[in-house]
This record gives sequence, structure tokens and C-alpha cells, in this order.
Amino acid sequence: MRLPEPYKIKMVEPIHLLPKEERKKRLQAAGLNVFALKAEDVFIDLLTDSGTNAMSDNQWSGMMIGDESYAGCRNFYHLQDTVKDVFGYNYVVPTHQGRGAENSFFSILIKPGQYVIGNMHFDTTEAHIHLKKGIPVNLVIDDAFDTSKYHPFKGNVDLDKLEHFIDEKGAENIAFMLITITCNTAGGQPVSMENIREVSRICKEHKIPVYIDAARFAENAYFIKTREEGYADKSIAEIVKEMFSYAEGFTMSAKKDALVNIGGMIGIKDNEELYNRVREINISFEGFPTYGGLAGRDLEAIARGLKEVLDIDYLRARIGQVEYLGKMLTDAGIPIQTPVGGHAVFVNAGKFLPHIDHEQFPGEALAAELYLESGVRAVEIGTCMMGRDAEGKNIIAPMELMRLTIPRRVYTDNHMNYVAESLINIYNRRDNVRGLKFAYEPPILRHFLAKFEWA
Ligand code: P71
Repeated sequence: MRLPEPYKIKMVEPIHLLPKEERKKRLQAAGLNVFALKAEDVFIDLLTDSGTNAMSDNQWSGMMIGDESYAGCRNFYHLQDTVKDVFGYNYVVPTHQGRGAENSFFSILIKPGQYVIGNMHFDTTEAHIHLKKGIPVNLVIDDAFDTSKYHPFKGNVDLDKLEHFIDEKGAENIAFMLITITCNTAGGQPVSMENIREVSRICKEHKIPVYIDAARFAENAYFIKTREEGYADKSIAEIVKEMFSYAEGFTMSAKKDALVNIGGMIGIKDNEELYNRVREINISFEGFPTYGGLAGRDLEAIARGLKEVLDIDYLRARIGQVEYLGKMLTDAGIPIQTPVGGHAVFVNAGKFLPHIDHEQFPGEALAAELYLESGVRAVEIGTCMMGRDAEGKNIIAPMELMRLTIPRRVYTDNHMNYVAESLINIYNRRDNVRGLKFAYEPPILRHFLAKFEWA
């Protein structure tokens, strides 16, 4: 039997479903791009799990003891102790969010022309690698791209690809390895402990430092506990410690598994010199190293969230809810990335709408249709998001996905039922869903500000 959530709700925020005619008007005004909708016009918002979490009473009460001193506030020291306790790392530098951590850390680590290898970098990560004149390289296993195939750890680094890449390019041309756990771009897919250990061993042989993009570290640990041999009897806390023991540091967007609405950090295991350089660079962009762009109260909420997220009952309910939504969709025959990831169900919009060409953006078309049908907001992860290559051609995404991203502790199973029913309704009349074309195409990061027309 599936156990219910290990919490009850004591504050609610009303949400409203606009009438269909009204939704049609608002979507038209938004240029058929759900990013341009007002949040108030959305009924159930599955755009992202980033910063959309509900905090606990414990975290809210922590906000009341925020120490807002410029330097050395007590909440920083609480965060430092927590990072030591949870990850086994000596040093932490707070940042305003994940990309702030990427900016500060990468500007120290990357020399122009160097490769930054990983399973699959997230888009802001890739952007910051480019900004430092580095070259991002994705070495995820090929199974990640076959949405219908079961693999327990689709976020794994392909070890053959890794060894070949190092041999071919030379270790001296590789700035570092970044393992993203869970791997968002592959569909919130986990990385196994064995894979982290092996990647670390190979990289160590070649003196390539290993870092972790830790945004969804606890969700990754849950998959290791439930899917990897030898970990069923280990606690999430033990698994997290072991995962991070194989790396030298991490960047983290705290807006995911720290269960808060804003924040990020850089963690460093024991390299004091590196820590000092990060502290120095961080001052120019993020702020003095004991606050890093955050209020003392935010640091306190993060410190408390990092502990709360290790609760196995919480993780079981959280990932159980994503699985629940995924199962309703697969039962109806809707193609999704299987198994479902930790934070989202990734619908294979390319297979859902086979009559719509890549260059008419099946993921965007399905997201627009879903809003019209139900007031639910999803997000495209596909060819529109990929942009154009140097010759101006659309970069065709390996998978045309539409992500239904589940905020933590925010929606109930009834919300999930409604989302599934709405998508199934569209599936039953999928032949008459139309593709999109640009009415306005921004030069970069076009998916955020693009305007479309029906093709
Ligand atoms: C997500 C996001 C947030 C987002 C970013 C860009 C467009 C739309 C939504 C952010 C991540 C992430 C990983 C693995 C670093 C960041 C950046 N994800 N690494 O999935 O998933 O963190 O947003 O705090 O700057 O919706 P940041």
C-alpha cells in the first residue's frame, strides 16, 4: 500500500481555473508561449520544481531567527555545520541560486578552450561553461535517449565514452568532470553509486577533478536506496555521504532539494586554497562569503531543509507522487520517459504527436494545448529550447519532450488526477493538435520570450 504524505497542511493558497474562452484569450495574448502567461492565469503550475517548494513549519520558524548582520551571521555557521554533517565537506560559500554558484566556481576552474565533461549538463550550466570559453561535453549512456527502454540509472556516465574522450583529447585539456544528480536533461534520471565511484576512479587516474551538480541530491540517493544492490538497508544520510565522498566539491541550486524558494551554494570538501579563491571571487558577484546574496533567514531555511529532505518517508511520498502521475499516463498508452525521474514526468511529445515535425515544436504545441484544455502549465524540453547552430539551422533535439514538473509538498494526488485526465483527453483527439511556427524568434534562449502562431 502506498503511504500518504508524512505531513498535514496548515496554510493554503487558493488557485482558480479560468473558463476555457478566457484561457484561449490569455494564451493568444501570450503568443501561444506558456512562459508569457501570468501565474494567476494558470490553474496547476508544473513549469518547474525550482523554487516552487512549500516550506515546513520548522523552516518558517527558522526564518524568524534570521540574523541579518552583514558579516558572520549565525545562520551561516548553522549552514556550514549542516554541510559538514550532511555531505562531509568542510567549506561552503552561499550564492543567490545555482547559476550564481556556477558563475563563481567556473570562473576559477575553466581556462579558455578546455572541455568540461559530464553526464548531461543543465542549460544554465552549459551557458556558464560557454561564458568562460569552455566547451561542454555530454557523455551520458545511450539508453538515456530511448524513452521506452527501462534502465534503473539513465543518468549514468558512459564509462567507455569517458575513457575514449580522455584518451582522444588529453586530460590536460579537460577542466573537470561534473556529474549532475539527478540528471535533469535526461529526464530527472538518477546516477548509480557504482557509476559515481567508477567515474571518480577513472578521473583520479588522470588527475581530473570531479564535482557534482547537487540540485537533486536527495532524490538521487532515494533511487540508489530503492534500485541499487547493497543499498536497501542504508539510510539516505549514509548514501548521501558516500556519493559526495567520491567528489571534491559541488555546485547546488538550493531551490530544489533544500526545499526552499531561493538560494544556492558551492561546497568544497577539503581544498582550503580553492575555498579561499572561491570566497574572493564570490564577493564581486554574490556578496560577502557569509551571506552570498541571501538573507540570514534564507540561510537558516536552507540549513533546515537540507536535513528535512533526508527523511525517507518524505522522499517516498515525493517520488511516489511523480510515479503515480507517470503510471496513469502509461496506463492510457501515453509515451513518457521510463522509468519516471525524481522531479517530473517527461512526456515524449514527438511520439505523442507524430504528425508534427521537429521544426513545428511538438513539445511547445502540446504545452499550449494542455493549457487550453485544462489550465495546466508544463514546459517544453526539445528543439525550441535547443536553439540554432552556427549556420542558423535548428538544432534538432534528441527527444521532443514536454516536462510535467512537480513542486515539492505543493499539490495533492487529486491535482495529479486532473493533470492525467486532461492529458488523456488530448491524447484521444491528438490527430487534430496543430504544430507551431514562430511569430517572433529571439536570437538567444528563444524559448523564454518566443511568440508563436499555429502552423
Ligand atoms: C529547472 C531549473 C530552473 C530553470 C532554469 C532555466 C529555465 C527554466 C527553469 C535549474 C538547474 C538545474 C540543475 C541540474 C543548475 C540549475 C540552475 N533548473 N543545475 O529544472 O536543474 O539553478 O535555477 O537555481 O540558477 O526548472 P538555478
